[in-house]
Amino acid sequence: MAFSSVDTLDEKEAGAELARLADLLAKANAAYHTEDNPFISDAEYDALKARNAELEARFPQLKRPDSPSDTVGAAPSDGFAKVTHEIAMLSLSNGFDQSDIEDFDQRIRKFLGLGTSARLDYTAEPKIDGLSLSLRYENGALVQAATRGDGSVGENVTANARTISDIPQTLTDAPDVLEVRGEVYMSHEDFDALNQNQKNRGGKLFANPRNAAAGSLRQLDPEITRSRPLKFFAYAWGALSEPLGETQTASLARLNALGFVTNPMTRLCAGTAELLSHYTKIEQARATLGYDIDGVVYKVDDLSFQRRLGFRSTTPRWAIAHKFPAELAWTRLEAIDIQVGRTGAMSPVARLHPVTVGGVVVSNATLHNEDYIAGKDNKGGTIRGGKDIRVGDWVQVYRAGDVIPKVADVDLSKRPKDATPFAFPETCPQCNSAAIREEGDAVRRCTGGLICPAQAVEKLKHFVSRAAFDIEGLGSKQVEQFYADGWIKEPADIFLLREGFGSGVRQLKNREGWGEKSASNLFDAIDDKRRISLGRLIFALGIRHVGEAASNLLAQHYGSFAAFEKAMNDAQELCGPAWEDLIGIDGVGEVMATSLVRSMGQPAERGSIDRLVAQLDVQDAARPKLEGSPVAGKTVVFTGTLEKMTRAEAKARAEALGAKVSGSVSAKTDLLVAGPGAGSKAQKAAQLGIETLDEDGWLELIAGI
Ligand code: I6G
Repeated sequence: MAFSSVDTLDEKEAGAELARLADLLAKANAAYHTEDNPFISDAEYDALKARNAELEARFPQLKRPDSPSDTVGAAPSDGFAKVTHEIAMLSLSNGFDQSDIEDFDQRIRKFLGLGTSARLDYTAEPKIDGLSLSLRYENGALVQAATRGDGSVGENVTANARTISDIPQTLTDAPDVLEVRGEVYMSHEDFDALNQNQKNRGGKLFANPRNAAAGSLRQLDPEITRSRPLKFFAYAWGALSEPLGETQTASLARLNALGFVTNPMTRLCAGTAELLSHYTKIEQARATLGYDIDGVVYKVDDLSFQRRLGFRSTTPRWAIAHKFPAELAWTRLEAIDIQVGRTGAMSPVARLHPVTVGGVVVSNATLHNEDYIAGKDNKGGTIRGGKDIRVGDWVQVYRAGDVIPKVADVDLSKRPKDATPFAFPETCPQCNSAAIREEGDAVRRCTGGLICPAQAVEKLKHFVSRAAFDIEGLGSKQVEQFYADGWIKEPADIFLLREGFGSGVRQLKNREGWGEKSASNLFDAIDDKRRISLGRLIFALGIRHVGEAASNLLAQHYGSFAAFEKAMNDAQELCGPAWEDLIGIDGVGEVMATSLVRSMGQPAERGSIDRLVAQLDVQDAARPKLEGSPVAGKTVVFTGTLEKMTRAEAKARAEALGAKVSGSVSAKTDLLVAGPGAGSKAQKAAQLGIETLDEDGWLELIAGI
């Protein structure tokens, strides 16, 4: 693309060129984002945008109301309405080898109180590598199709789903309300044909069938989806007005009878040996199935067992995905860089000569920590037969699922003569602070805290990440830029951006890549997130050891930010009732509790949190649906032997009814459930005058809820 120098243009010529550019760039945007059929390359697009910016800088008075500078290419998802799933679309926990599957079976037996020899049936079916979709039928008519999204809120893709021939538009003899869940995918044959067609038209090629299926389903124009040959396997259900069956097998058969395609390789298996043998069969058939699968899903067949087993925070206890082994490739290790994370953890990253692993080009892999590089595990034993990893080595790289690639092995026969052992830095490469390794910690950490730019920026990136504040238009790239410019140093500054840079001399809209509309959209998106749930806020703080599930537990336990904050203040000495209460939360251990209390008590960190909270409207934690629950909001302690259910089951049930389950009796305990053999806890409860029930009394109390 050749352009004449802007200095040679007069106003009339510049105006005409700006009009042409606005028209061309709008068409290019539509072709790329909504038609999935770009007609110019990315480089050409960038050159046109740069030319437009150059003209606008030279002739600011000619900037058009529809200026391409103010348009950020909209992702297709912007065009879809959001759908809140009536029943969350969860994910599955993963297992990788036989022992993971045997542990899964043992956990279930233990939870249900079944002996090791009792018969326990499971279904086993291929795990399709596509994207999950939930289809809602009311009175037999398809009324809504929604993607999984973040599990709670997905995108409404109904018009597109209607174009998929495996998805029935109407059902006969179906429950009044029926949500069918399954996987949209593209066969290998259709994928190859689509990419050939894209190539012929000079369009964008898809990296793999999964991306092609996702890109095709999330099209603003349903006619484009129609032209893409998508398929659908049903494997589960969400909301139902009546049960589909009493077992997983019967329910799948019912879905099949209603007109859904279910996977023909689904089998009923009695116990783990049969599961593993069916896994091998599916693995052997993998290459000839004609579509991508990445493992086998096992589910407890009996739905009454599934109900009793219930859910952990994001996964059902009654199902697991047994993943296929990762794909492997050899390549040269070109360098080892150290990345500093939000908690100061110094993570070595392998920079690799690019290599294709399982259809994806890999040029970076994690090296975990200094012991891993040295060929040692975290207990002082050896890994890779004690072989260390050096720059210049040939290393074997693997990818398992969507996880970061890893280095599995090193080929010593190809090691360059001058390769030297890697010296792990003892100071932070970003801020030069000492980097220390505490006893028992596999990781060396920068001690710079918030003075370390890497820690500060990583904390900010975590803060805006999807499971945290998830601010549209404010991703890692923008955070890095704003941090580098000193616009945001801590999370509270994000909420002061409009005030600081919405008007005046240094305005966001005047920055490269931004315009009036995109800047105002960002400020609005930030304002939208001032109202935030307590669980998300706690997670967003990025406190070491406090993950998403724990943040939600803490939110449920304390209910409000004020109560959480007070409890953390009261627990500062790591002893006393507030501390006991904190470590009594199931899922909160001493390590996490110490980290929480220390962070909340550290003046600089606490100052930053308080400044942030002053900008927010923190929503109290939503309690589970508790109409009629006699234990909602109460603190319950189980002690002694339970005979009709396991302790884990009792606890899960109590929590589902809105109770807090604690491990110790205190003045805050409302109810003690004591089985035979209850000792000091029962005595303490009696001294404190706490209501005490036996197991039958407990079951009677919660019966029918
Ligand atoms: O992500 C999934 C893939 C396959 C699933 C699933 C499945 O069954 C064959 N089943 C459930 C219940 C969930 N995710 C949550």
